[in-house]
Amino acid sequence: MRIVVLTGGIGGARFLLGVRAYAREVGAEVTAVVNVGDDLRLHGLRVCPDLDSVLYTLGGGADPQRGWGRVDESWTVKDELAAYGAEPSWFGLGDRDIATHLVRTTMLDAGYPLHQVTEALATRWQPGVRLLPATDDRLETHVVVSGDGEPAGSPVGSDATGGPGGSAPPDGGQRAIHFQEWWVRYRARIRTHRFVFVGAESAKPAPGVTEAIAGADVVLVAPSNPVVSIAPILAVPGLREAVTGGPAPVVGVSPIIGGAPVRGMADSCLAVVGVACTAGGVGGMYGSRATGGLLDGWLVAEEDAATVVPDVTVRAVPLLMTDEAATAAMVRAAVELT
Ligand code: GDP
Ligand code: FO1
Ligand code: CA
Repeated sequence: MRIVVLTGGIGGARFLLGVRAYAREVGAEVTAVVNVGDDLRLHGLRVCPDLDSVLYTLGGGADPQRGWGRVDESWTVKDELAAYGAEPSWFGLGDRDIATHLVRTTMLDAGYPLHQVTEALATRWQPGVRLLPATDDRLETHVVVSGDGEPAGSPVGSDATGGPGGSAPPDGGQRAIHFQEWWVRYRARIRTHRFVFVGAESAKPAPGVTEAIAGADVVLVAPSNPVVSIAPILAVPGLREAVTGGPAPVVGVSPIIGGAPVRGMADSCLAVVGVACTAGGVGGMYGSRATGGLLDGWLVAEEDAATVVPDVTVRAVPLLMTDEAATAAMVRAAVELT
């Protein structure tokens, strides 16, 4: 059996631990198609947060609490950069993590495409699944905002688009900032208008991506952030079509349980795009493959068992990835749904 997984970073990586465990049980091969929209260049280095979260988590080097960056990390270089006043200071690169970015940036500058760089990094980490970036081309998630972000630590704004209730400056002065600045610097506490996937229109699926999808027995949509992890993957021309036009059933896993994300800022993202922060809202956003959307099946948590997504088979199962076995059970339920 061949399984393809569309995935972001932290949540997707935890999901992949379960996919890998399930695949070992049944003797399946796994290919993960990973979001690159978070990628950014800073201090001269190319950083690929979602690819690194997946690589480190599956390779056993991730910090389990943060979900990103390395365990047993030190921050000497970060502190030295701050001493120089080198910006951006709001994005912290750990010393061990910097080695990954140095190797990747050196290879990219030598002309290696991102999928080959990822393969080289995976030689060290042995993730146990094949990792492919959604595209080798530039595709960056930018966020159109206006006004000034709330100072860190102030009460959360009235909503993702409203910022501080009513006192936000007039709509003029919209500007685009990188997703990482929107999330890491502002924690989404800034008037937000829309997400833009810069470069999407000319990006191509990385070599191997459409082939893996065409040869899959099942395509799983990880319980990743639908707006800034899954959507940028599907924005690569030809990728969505490969999935919806492919032979494999497509089953998604809801990242929303009981009307809230299990962690992170998916609620803020869904508010920006006008989708209800519910299992049904996200299922409806992905849509049914029978009517031009993505899904054949949709796994929701037991408290969301009443969820209905037209023309999609909905199944309620325990949906908290508390450990690999729990996640592997979710994966089994997803595969058996088809
Ligand atoms: P990111 O790229 O680092 O933001 O990570 P992802 O986009 O891959 O995953 C983030 C999403 O994972 C969030 O929207 C969470 O709600 C979801 N998530 C995290 N843990 C769990 C879990 O245990 N169960 C489910 N169903 N979703 C989860
Ligand atoms: N997230 C933060 O909240 N603060 C950081 O300083 C930070 C640094 C960082 C460095 C490398 C990396 O791969 C990821 C990093 N992240 C950081 C997480 C990153 O913002 C993730 O992309 C998001 O959590 C969503 O995927
Ligand atoms: Ca991400």
